[in-house]
Amino acid sequence: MHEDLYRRMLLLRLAEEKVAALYPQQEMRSPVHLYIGQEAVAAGVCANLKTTDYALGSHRSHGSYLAQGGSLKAMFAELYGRRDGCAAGRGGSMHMVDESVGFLGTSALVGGTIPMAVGAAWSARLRGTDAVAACFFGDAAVEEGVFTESLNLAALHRLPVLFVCENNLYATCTPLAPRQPAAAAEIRRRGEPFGIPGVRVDGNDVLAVHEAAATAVARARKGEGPTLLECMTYRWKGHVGPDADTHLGYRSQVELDL
Ligand SMILES: Cc1ncc(C[n+]2csc(CCOP(=O)(O)OP(=O)(O)O)c2C)c(N)n1
Ligand SMILES: [Mg+2]
Repeated sequence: MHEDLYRRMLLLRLAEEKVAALYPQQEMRSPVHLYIGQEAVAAGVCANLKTTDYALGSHRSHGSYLAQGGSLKAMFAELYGRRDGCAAGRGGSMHMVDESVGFLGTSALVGGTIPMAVGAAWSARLRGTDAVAACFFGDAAVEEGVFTESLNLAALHRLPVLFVCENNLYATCTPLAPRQPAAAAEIRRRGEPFGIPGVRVDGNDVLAVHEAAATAVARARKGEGPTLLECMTYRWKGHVGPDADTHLGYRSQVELDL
């Protein structure tokens, strides 16, 4: 198991480093939100999923696409806008999809795939399968109304959903703290009004993520309903593009080095 997790994380890191290295050639005509630093989240969660399960991502989802088994070649082709890209070259970085492994898609709309995951889980339930749906989203997505609506519906029908919040402390250049009233700042607790268990894990510890996701997946498969996983992590690159962004002044080099 450890080797499998390591391989997944390494693939994600090497792929992103390649994107970062090639991007300055300006032949990829798609903005890229790199996943470097967050690999343990996608690797730890997706190692618990089968290709008959579902995974969905956000604008920063090269990692979850690859961790779920999405084609590396089709991902790069997509970044170059080629016809053999995973979205036929029409979507670019923020529209990764590979139905053959249950990766249903990603979206440029913050929070956009959260209700889609609920729909996929409901569909699985109606068809009598044991599939679960995992949705990856950032800490800003919990500020979208659709997040709360999705939690409500998933809880009401005890749907097999893993809400995976990748809390990297920032939304573009805005830190988390001033965006949230103190009482709502702990994202894992956002499921409490709906009776959804919330678990906060060290999102940089792949074993911790794997274990927490295993518990959530088992619960979902047994028909016991959704779980909210809050994975504490950190984005190493700038919000978008291959470069560091300390010159923007919203975070310091000292923080980045920690
Ligand atoms: C509905 C919507 N509102 C605003 C934006 C602009 N936007 C793009 S990324 C982003 C911040 C996302 O932050 P977070 O969810 O924490 O994800 P991260 O980039 O940190 O991975 C915003 C506000 C958008 N794409 N969609
Ligand atoms: Mg964020």
